[in-house]
Amino acid sequence: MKRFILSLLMCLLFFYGNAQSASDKFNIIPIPAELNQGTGHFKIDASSKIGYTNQQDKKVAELLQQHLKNTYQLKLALQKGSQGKSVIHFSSPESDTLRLRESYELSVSPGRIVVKGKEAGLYYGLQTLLQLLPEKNSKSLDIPAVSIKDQPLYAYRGLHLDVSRHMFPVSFIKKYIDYMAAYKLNNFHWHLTDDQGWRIEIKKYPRLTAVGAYREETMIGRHNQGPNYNFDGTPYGGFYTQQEIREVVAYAAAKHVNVIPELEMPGHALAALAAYPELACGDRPGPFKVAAAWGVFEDVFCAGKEQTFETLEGILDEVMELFPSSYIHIGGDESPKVRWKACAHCQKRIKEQGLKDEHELQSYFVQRMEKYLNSKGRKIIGWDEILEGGLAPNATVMSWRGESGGIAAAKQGHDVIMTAHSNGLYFDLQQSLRDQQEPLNIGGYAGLEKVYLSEPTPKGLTLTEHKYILGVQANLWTEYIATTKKVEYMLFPRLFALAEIAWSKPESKQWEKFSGERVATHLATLDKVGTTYRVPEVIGLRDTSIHAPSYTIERLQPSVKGGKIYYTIDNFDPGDTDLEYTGPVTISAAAGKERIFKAVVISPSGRKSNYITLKLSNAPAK
Ligand code: TNX
Repeated sequence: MKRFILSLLMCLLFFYGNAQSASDKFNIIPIPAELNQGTGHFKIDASSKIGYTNQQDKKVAELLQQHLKNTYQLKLALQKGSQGKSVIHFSSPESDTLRLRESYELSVSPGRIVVKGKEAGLYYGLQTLLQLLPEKNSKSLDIPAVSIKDQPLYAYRGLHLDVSRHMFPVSFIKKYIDYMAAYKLNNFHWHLTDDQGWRIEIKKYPRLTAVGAYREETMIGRHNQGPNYNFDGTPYGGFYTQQEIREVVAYAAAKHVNVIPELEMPGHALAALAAYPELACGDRPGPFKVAAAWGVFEDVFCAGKEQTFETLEGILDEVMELFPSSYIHIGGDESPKVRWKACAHCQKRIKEQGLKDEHELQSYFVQRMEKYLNSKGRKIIGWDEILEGGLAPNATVMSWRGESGGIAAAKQGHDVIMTAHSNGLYFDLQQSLRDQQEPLNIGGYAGLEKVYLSEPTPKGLTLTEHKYILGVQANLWTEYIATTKKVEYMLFPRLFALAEIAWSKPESKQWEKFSGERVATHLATLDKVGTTYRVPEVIGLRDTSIHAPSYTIERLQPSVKGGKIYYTIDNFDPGDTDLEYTGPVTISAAAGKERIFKAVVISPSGRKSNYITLKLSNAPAK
């Protein structure tokens, strides 16, 4: 019996070990639900053909054709059907295993690749296949045999971008959507209005952009520096025309990305109030200026005046024309109540409606907007502040101030999207604990590991309540992000972790494999195509102090495939003119002295990581 158990264990170990190494080899992000390695490989060459079954599949087939042409200068023929000796076939069958809209199957064997899925599923099958292709300019295009069955963990996998604080050209917004689609994210939350700029053209209210899209200047440095506030003295602004918005929405739809517009109300509204001051509290409000500083402002939309609601409805009418999304995000966060307390219109509304206080007035505001949008067949999303004073009946809650808002909403039977600050899903926070080595950011730590190890669904929910957690999102607020390169820097590699917690089974989490193999491989790809990203610190060492006369530093690994590690022992910041780490290095310190070892990673294109420090102290003999 003992022997039997022992051999069973050995078997299990063998299979487990094999399954692990199979997925390592493939380095897919997000890691698929099921992956089995086959034998042999499929070779793509000029004689290979791309097959499809119907017009829908043909679109995906064409995407592969385009990719092979652009990346490898290989032009393959398209055909209807799967006949032939070397065929990559896309099909959307009515099979039971592919009931889900986003699930797919991919099988690679010598002579045949088959991708099966419906709509988004087939598209995701293609994304996985693209990740299996060898590097750009490779001589032969071999894909190892494998069979994959995959489906997402969460239906909602979101990424947000704030274009109010800083804005980015349409061409970059499209790139952002490309990044999302390649990693199977499916909801782009476009934060279009805030205190510092109104960025969407509204024909009925032209001053929103004519006035509200421009600020006199912009704050520089961190905003919590108190009296040391500083401004750049340079006007800033711009907006997206309705034509451009349509273009973005259509572009995203073709990549199975839904675009959710956010229009902030009742707070974060200074840009709108600068354009139409009559929408603020009191009888002769304003004038207001589009904000040049970051923060939360006391002037908000008046909840007493009918004109406020009429205007916002007029705005939302045009928004609904532009965005087919069933969800419209109406903000609801950080709306101070000071002005409402002193406003006769708001107080009258409170009385008439029998409301308890200004929190219930905020709830009245949100519920009224919800009713309007529901009447047009749309649903609202709001930040978790919309819980205060009573939740609107059909609202979906975006839980950002930790997990408690999400838990409360799910317990009330409301849908929830988790985007907890405390889980590192604020990509405006810094990626390292070393402040001085990072570019200016809002502060606080949200490193890759923190994002990867977080669990989107909060603990303590019943199984029924679990169902209300639609999914997870990361937010990219841009107070401190003025360039597209910095957007990319803040995004990568954390986007990989987001994709994985949103799509993959939590059981498949393995931090070492994820960071050391898969992230390192995907960063090497970004490195090649010139996308900006943050180079993670050297793998195998953390900032440490060791008390000993000598120490050997072993098994360091570059965080980008193909990258190199350089080090110093003289406390200077290492670079590519220093010693290269190629194997174990022993350092020593004389009695009573210290030795400081610092190591960096430099990527193939020359991007450099922060350094990691190991401090060796040899105490004097007692
Ligand atoms: C909070 S998250 C905000 C934003 C800021 C962000 C900075 C949320 C609903 N409101 O206005 O940009 O923090 O991290």
